[in-house]
Amino acid sequence: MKGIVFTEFLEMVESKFGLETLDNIIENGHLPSEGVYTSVGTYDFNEMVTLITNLSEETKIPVGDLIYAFGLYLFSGLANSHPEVIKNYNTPLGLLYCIEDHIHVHVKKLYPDAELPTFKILDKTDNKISMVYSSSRGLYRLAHGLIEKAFEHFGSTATITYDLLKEDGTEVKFDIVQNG
Ligand code: MNH
Repeated sequence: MKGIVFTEFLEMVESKFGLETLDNIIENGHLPSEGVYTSVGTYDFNEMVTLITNLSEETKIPVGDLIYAFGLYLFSGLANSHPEVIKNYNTPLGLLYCIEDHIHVHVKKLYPDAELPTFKILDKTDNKISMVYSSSRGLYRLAHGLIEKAFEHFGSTATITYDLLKEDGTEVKFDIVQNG
């Protein structure tokens, strides 16, 4: 997993829960990198799992809710670090439609060792999109937060529902309807 995900995560923890919580989740865990990450580095995904598990124990907030909150936070971090990746989009549905074939392709050029999910579009109209998230990491709640923020980014909102196609969350169908 790319370092930018770790640096954004630790930034979120500090801003939402404070420095003491940040210190605790880094020191409690058996973290190979000891909580030190650079945005261009690559780290074991298990290290993120440990950080989120520690944060859940520390805050008593369920892991899934933390991952969703992190998705909301991460969108701006990615957009601000890589404005060129999203500058050509002027609608949230247009952006979502292009994650797989453009946005993540661009990301793969920036970070050749990025491990990205796939999004298969099932259906798209002027105000709706249905797509299937697939990833061995099962971070569909992260996707949920990112999608929601994408609408906010364009001054809009959406009703987002999802169905787990696989129990472990490695395949999840999203139905997204733009409000208004
Ligand atoms: Mn994208 C990882 C979904 C937009 C750059 N992205 C992920 C993951 C999800 C995801 C989910 C977690 C990995 C996984 O599940 O296997 N990404 C989205 C969605 C949107 C999106 C739903 C739009 C909405 N992503 C973007 C944009 C950028 C970007 C915009 C860059 C500007 N994504 C990344 C990077 C990673 C990532 C970088 C981290 C990859 C890694 O850790 O190896």
